[in-house]
Amino acid sequence: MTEATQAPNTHSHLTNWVNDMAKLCAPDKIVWCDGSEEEKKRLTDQAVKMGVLIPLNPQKHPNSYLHRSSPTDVARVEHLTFICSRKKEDAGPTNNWMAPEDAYTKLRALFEGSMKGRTMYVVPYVMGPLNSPHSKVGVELTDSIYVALNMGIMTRMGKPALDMLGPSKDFNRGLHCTGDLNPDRRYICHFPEDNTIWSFGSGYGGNALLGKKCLALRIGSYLGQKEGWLAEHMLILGVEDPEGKTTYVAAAFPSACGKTNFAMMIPPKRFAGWKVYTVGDDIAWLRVGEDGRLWAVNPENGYFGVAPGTNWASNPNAMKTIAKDTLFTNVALTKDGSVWWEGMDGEVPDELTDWQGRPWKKGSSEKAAHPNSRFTAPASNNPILSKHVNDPQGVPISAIIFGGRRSNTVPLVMQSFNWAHGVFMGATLASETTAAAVGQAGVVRRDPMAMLPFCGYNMGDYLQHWLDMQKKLTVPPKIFQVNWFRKDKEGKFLWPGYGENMRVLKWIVDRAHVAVGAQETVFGWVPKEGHIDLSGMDIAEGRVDEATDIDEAEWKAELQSQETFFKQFGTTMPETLELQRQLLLSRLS
Ligand code: SAT
Ligand code: MN
Repeated sequence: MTEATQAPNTHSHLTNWVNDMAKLCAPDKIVWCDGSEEEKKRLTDQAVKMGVLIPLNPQKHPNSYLHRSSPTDVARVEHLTFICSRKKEDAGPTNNWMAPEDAYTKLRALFEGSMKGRTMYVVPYVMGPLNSPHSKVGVELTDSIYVALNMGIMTRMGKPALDMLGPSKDFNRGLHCTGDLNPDRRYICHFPEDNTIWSFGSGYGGNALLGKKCLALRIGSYLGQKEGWLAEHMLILGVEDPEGKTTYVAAAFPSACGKTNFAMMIPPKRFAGWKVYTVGDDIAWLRVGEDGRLWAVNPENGYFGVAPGTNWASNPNAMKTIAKDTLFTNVALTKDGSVWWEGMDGEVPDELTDWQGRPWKKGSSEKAAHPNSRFTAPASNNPILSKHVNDPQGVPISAIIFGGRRSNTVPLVMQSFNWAHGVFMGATLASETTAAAVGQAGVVRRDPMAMLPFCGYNMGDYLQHWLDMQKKLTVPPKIFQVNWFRKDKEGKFLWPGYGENMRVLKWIVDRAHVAVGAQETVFGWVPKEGHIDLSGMDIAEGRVDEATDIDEAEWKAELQSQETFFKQFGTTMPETLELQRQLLLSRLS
């Protein structure tokens, strides 16, 4: 017999669906989440009792907890992620596809009775500012108290979502069950035409927090194409100059390539009077405003950031953000109830408890924290949070940046000649893989707009949609490509990155306002000698030259690999982009 709490009676579409799913999953209890502080405390206490959360030292980490996931469930699983569109070609060659009826049948068998003895949490949430026409309502049904608590941080969760939904049937239907965490019974299925997500067998990050990659990107990108907007894997930041003028920039980088660091950047001393404000660190929803400019909202309300490498030098604002009210996943634990990860400030502790709960000694060949260990922290903790994050219309974007992790070939910064050339730069983005997804790290793969794992429809059509956006944009943002990750022959990074990226960002902002000249090359516009301000920077002469160098032989190989990538899209590949590739090739020869 199912026991339910607080089922609201004004949302019949929602309650009918919840009842249907409850019948399928057979939970012992249904809890409707209202998003209140009282509820958060109650669920947290319960999670501690269940051993799902470990309280941290309350003096050092007020209101913060550690969660250890199953060692076989530590990252997104791209090979188990499916786009279940009615037609296979609508998923495109870069997505796994399953016919919707096959997927429903297969997963229904897994969901059947899967919540026996467990509680089903009904988690209503809004992606985007409350009462914004850009925002979307979703409801996630989950048997994971950890997921419910994370969703409470990452989204506008509970009563505000039900208020926004009203009697409407227009909401994303997300069903999530932890199952037995056996990777052989793990499926993350998206049904774009039904605005539905079914996720089984993982409790981790992008597999389980359905508002994030599943709704805000995969379903979001599909809706964006239908409704004429873009859902992108982009941070959003505002740069204020000493005169007080703020310029907004959106930047796409693959997972675990420093989006959170870039979005929370502190400009170096040389840039006294300059300030950076965070609007978002992972996802942007972009629409053309009535003024013909591109406007961006961050659909999220918190950060699910990579812990390793985060420290007081690389990202002081993140350290302040995670100082309280934070859930840590798969980091190491110190003797005094504090957290630790590789790349933390100070001495490496002699002894730790590692991410799997095992004793760990300094000098061990194994990592104490998992490379994809994470923090979940509320945006409101961020000391440089933009005061415009909750603006229903968002912020106007003047520049778009595409960046990948490339040890060679791609120079520090280039500006595209025009929109189509900029879309080409995004379409040919490639990056070395990271620990954010299961699989080998460090392999270069094409990742258009950093959306390869997140595009909810045929990527050829997606690229055409990007090209089509130009028609409505009377004031298009300028488009740039960057690479912070170029290495020298010894394998050392040529560019220091982090706060020093402000020097490149300043050039980008100046170019967006046509306030500085540039040097034309066959690849795009690059900074003229001296236009990237290097004053007060500790970098050996020649390193910057090496980081900005363009090698023609490397580029010929690059263009060939682009051709192979483009070909897989067949007739859905926009001709304009293949033409851009051939133009570049002919300029090169
Ligand atoms: O696990 S998540 O998908 O939420 C993080 C990421 O890969 O960007
Ligand atoms: Mn991401």
